[in-house]
Amino acid sequence: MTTATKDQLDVERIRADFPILATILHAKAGTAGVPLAYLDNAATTQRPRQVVQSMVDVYEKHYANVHRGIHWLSDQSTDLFEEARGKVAAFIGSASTEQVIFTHGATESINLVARSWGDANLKSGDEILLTEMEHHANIVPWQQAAARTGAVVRFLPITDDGRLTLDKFDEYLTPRTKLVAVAAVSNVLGTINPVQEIIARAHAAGALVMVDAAQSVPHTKTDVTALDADFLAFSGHKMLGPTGVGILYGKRELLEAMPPFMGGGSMIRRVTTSGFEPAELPARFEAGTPPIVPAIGLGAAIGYLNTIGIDAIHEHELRLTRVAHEVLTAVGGVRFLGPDPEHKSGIVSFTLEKVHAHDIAQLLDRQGIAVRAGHHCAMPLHKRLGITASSRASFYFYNTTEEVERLGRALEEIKRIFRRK
Ligand code: 7TS
Repeated sequence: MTTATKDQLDVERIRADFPILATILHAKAGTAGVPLAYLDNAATTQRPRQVVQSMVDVYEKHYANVHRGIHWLSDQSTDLFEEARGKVAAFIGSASTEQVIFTHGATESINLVARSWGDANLKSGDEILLTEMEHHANIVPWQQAAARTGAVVRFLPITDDGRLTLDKFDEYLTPRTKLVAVAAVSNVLGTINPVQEIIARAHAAGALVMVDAAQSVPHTKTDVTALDADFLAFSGHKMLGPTGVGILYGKRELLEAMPPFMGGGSMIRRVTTSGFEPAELPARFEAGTPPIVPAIGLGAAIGYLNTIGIDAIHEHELRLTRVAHEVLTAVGGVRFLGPDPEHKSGIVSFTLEKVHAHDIAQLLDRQGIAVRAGHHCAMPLHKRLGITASSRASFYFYNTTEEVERLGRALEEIKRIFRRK
């Protein structure tokens, strides 16, 4: 092995924790089948035994509703649930646990801000500044908020190679801009955006910043305090956790001034027939029974990520991205969406001359390689790039250079098949 392709992480040992990664697909009578190469991690990641076991343990030994019963089991599940909140707070550098709100996913977290903060603070003529590379989850809630309040949604353009045009940022940042909502990492381009600079410049112009960190928190070190982020959202299932749990981080003074998003149990201090008084943070934004077991599973996922080390994870993924660019370039006829590897995370989207993205995904699947094809919930971005669909390989720390090389060989084969047609 050359040093350029050598995996620093002990990926083989790591993979032993993920039984699903040993799957053999398409085995029929007389054929051995093909091993799974799971390269769809931007959609959702797999989870190790430790995370699954943590949730089984809760259901078998500690499960009850939280904050409700004054009984032994309820105390146990409440402790585990709050311990998970503490792990999340530490993982993202939150100054307190009360600023970490459990939601059901990044989508809900962004909707919470758009509804609660948006409806209370936006008025006709105000501007919400997004970018051309946002996921629909960070576009539609703002379009809905704009429709309710009369605010206007604007889009900071990107360059042809998929980076933000920060030289135009000040032009787009006007005295009417109330909020900038930006992905820390694009789910299609893989571009790592300069969030720290965006926040500093937005603040200087009097605007708040909502960071869509769905594709960054699982892969790179995040420190909300150092970033000075106003709001930050992400999902558990993209970082080894289960589906059904996500996080909204917010600055204390902003969250405390916001009206509750949903009404129900837990989010109140007092209810009378004439009204209610909302609870303190974080309960204020956690109406109803929260995702108790998924939240504890997310805590276990963070524990697992910490044993590997987020910096080692990031480095490994950057290496895979470099290898992917090399092998895909060698195929010929591949157009990469997004910038060169040095500006991006472990996401490589591309088109292949004369072959539709869906055909690519289907033919790759026959070889056991799982990628996503389509618009990846980023239709405005695809329109900006002049295409309707792309194929996307996205990596996590359990992927190997061998899997990426298999992707290259499989694409060469697909190219040959289509040349014959
Ligand atoms: N923001 C970004 C940048 C995302 O990539 C996604 C999901 C979301 C928000 C929404 O997260 P959810 O957990 O609430 O659905 N992205 C993708 C994807 O790229 N392929 O499938 C889901």
